[in-house]
Amino acid sequence: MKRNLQGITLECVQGDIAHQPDMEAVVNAANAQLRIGGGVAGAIHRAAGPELERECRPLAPIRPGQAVITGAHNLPNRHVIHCLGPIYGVDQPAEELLASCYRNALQLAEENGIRSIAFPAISAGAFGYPMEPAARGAFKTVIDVLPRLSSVKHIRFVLFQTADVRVHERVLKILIF
Ligand code: AR6
Repeated sequence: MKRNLQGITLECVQGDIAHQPDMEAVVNAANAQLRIGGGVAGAIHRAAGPELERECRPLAPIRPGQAVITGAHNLPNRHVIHCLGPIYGVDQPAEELLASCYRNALQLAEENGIRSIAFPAISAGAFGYPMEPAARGAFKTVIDVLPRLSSVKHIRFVLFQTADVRVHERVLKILIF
C-alpha cells in the first residue's frame, strides 16, 4: 500500500530491511550496545559486514528512544539509523519511548539530507511490543512529524510477515481517514 500524504510517500511492504536498495537509509531495531543481534539487528549487521560494528562501538551504549546514525558499509544504502526501542513491560513509558525512536530517526534523516528511509517494526519482535499498538505508535508519530519534513520524501515500513503488513495497513487507514 502506497499513500501520498502532504507530498511524502508513505508505504508498507512485506520484505527484508536488509534488502532495500532504493532507500537512502534503513533503520536498525538495535540493542543498546549497537552490536549484531537477532532479527533486524542480525540481518543488518550480517549484510553490512563487521565494519558496521566497528563504527558503532564509540557510539554505544544508547538509551531507549535514542537514535544514532552511521554509514551502511556493505548494505546497498548510504546510512543506517540505529534506534533502541523500549522493551515492552520494562522500559516506561513505552508509547513515548517508541515515538521517540521514530521522531529521532526522522530528525537524523533530515539533518543528513536523507530523502528516503525504511523502518522495521521497532520493538515488535524480541522486545515484545504488540504489533497493533506498535504500528499505531509508529504511524501517529510519523504523521505528526510529516509537516516538518523537508528532505525526507519517502518513508517505507518493511514488515517481515504478510500478517504484519495487513495490521499496518488497517491501522494507517483508520488514522488517515
Ligand atoms: N527485515 C524486516 N523485519 C524483520 C527482519 C528483517 N530482516 N527480521 C525481523 N523482523 P526485532 P526488537 C521483524 O526482534 O523487537 C535483537 O536481537 C520482526 O518480525 O528485530 O526491537 C536486537 O539485538 C519484528 O516484527 O527488534 C535487540 O536486542 C520486528 O522486525 C532486540 O532484538 C522487530 O523485531 C531488538 O528487539
